[in-house]
Amino acid sequence: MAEQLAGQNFKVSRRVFLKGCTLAATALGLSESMVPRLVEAAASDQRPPVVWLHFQECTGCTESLLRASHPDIGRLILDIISLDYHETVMAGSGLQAEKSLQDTLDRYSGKFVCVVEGAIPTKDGGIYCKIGGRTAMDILAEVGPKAAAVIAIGTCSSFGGIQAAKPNPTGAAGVSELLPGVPVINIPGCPPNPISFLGTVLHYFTFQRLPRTDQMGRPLFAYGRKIHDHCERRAHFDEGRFVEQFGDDAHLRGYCLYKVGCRGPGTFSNCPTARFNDVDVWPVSVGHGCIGCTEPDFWDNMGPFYERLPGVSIPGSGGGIVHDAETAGKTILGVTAAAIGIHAAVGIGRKLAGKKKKEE
Ligand code: FSX
Ligand code: SF4
Ligand code: F3S
Repeated sequence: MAEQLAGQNFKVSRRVFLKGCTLAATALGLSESMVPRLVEAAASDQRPPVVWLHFQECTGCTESLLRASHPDIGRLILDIISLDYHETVMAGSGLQAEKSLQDTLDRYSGKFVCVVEGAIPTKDGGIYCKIGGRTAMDILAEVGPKAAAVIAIGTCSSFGGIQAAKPNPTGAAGVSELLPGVPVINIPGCPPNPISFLGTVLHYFTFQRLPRTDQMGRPLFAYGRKIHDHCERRAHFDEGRFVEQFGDDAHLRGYCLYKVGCRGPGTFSNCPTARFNDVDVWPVSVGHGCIGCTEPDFWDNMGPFYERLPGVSIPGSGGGIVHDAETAGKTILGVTAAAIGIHAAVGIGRKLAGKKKKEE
């Protein structure tokens, strides 16, 4: 059945289609026996339409999904979702484009998925980002509550990203802060891994609910583990073998990057296992430390990027081997939580309550 569906309904080849569903199932932690269910959901004519909004951002999230570096996943996503509105890839523009957005809202109210890319400026009535004469705040306030689910793709729409870095001149905020009570799932990363987005979408199509999340609204299947806990250089950390300076002998040998600034001990993401692009790499595998791009306010809280992350005991410090990366993670999350502020915390609390209800 899967073969027929894939063969009949999809522009991508059957091989790409099945490979993508299998990759997504693996990323979601599902057994191989679940692949046919994912395939069936992805091939169904009942897939909800998707409205994709662009606000304050660099479009790197869309680029990383659709560019040639990962063509199969990008094409598969475009085939699986019924993309009704996306400013980067849609042929229409101006009034025609805005009409297609309104048509989708009218026809599919309560049934479509809204994907948001980019932060939303809130200062001065939100005038710093306008599309079709309307502010991003207005558009989100209209579209978000009508959606069956909202997916914030990228760190900008999840937490504000670089636009919200100090001094945050436009009052940029993440989606969940502006949509209390609406189920929002965050897929952070600057940009995020396409497989984390694909897994979330397929989970929603297959089980009619969003995957389980952490307290930051991130799906646990992709953000449930610290990078440091599944990094291929971890054995070097444990044995005290560190790069002291980029280009030194230790760097050429692939030793641990902690001393040149790696934020892996305080960052939650699947980068070491999901990896990026068809050449199967991620920042640490090519010799650069993680800068913590999946964490809220990482531009402010994770820097300076080339200095050691505080709060991490390393082998040999204090005379013993103490691995205190757990504390480092908590320290950073503590700083982050304080930085989010009370308003955001209330928003996240409401959002989680709404999400919990939905899961039940
Ligand atoms: Fe932000 Fe996405 Fe970083 Fe860019 O659009 S998460 S700046 S990679 O691309 O929103
Ligand atoms: Fe890997 Fe960075 Fe941890 Fe070293 S500090 S083991 S490079 S995640
Ligand atoms: Fe970002 Fe660190 Fe992964 S910088 S891409 S979370 S390795």
